[in-house]
Amino acid sequence: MNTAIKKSEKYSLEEVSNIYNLPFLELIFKAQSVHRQYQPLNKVQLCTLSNIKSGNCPEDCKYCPQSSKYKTKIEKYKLLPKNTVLEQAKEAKENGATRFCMGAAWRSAPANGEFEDILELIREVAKLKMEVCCTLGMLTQEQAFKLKESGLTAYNHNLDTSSEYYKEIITTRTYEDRLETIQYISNADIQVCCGGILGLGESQADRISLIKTLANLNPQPESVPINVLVKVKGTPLENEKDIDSFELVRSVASTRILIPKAKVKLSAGRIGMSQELQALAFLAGANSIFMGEKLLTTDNPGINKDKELFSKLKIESL
Ligand code: SAM
Ligand code: DTB
Ligand code: SF4
Repeated sequence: MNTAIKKSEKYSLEEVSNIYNLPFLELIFKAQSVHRQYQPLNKVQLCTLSNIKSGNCPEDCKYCPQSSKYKTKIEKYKLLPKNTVLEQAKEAKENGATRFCMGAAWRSAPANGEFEDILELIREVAKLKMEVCCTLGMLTQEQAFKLKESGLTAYNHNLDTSSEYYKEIITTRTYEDRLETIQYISNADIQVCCGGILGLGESQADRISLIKTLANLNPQPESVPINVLVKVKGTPLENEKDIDSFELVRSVASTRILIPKAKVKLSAGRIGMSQELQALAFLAGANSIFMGEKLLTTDNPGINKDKELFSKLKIESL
């Protein structure tokens, strides 16, 4: 067993399941009570994504439009020039984002000069006085230390689903591989941003199992992205059934209760959610979003829509 999970786990499946399956109103009340104890009220963190390297990824993640295994209509490009990324970061800051997250369609972070380019990007974004996050695929311990030295705040590496369901979704790398990278990030004292995707065809038991694994990470993640599958034409999951909204809110609430200090990020999929559902997710403990017109390759609500929502709810940026 990977050392990222303690041998004696803090939370059992039964405990997580008992929370997840509370009567809905009780669950929301409990989640909001925990939220009030650990998180600032009426505040939501704004992050902006940049797809710094797009498409042609050798992995076979069934949800992902950037996998080379599927025929999707996305723009593909190699690592963007430094100035392009910095312009995006400045714009994100002007629009109120406090964290800039750079994503790359790689299986693992590159070992060559391109890794030096990434380190330079991190240093430059940090100079803008923004939190810097990256998601570049698997890392070595050495790379994690170098990312830390360059000023990286957080590294996003998701478990995506339960260990049981994982092999139905990805065959080109293992759950253990993911846990190993997460351990390297923690060892380097970089904040771990780790979550999953709902709506991959998983069962409720899989969602509970994923939350259990996340809650048992040691240390617990600093942020937990909860993505709802964005169904992209050409991917094997393009016709997957929608996740039930109450399952999404139960997942958010259980995550808030079990990982009280984390930012719970209502990540991909907000484009398909009503403002009321998003408000319910905030009530259940979500307190971070991606803002801007685009996530990596797919659409996001856009700044004006989010400004309108925040104004209606009297939510401010963190
Ligand atoms: N290649 C790196 C990796 O997989 O770790 C970094 C980029 S990858 C696109 C980052 C995360 O985006 C994935 O782990 C997955 O959770 C999420 N993601 C990708 N495609 C998605 C989709 N169609 N819907 C929802 N989330 C998605
Ligand atoms: C995360 O958990 N969600 C973000 C970020 N981490 C990198 C990515 C969502 C991607 C959605 C599909 C796309 O736009 O390509
Ligand atoms: Fe590649 Fe990441 Fe997409 Fe998987 S999720 S195919 S690793 S870009």
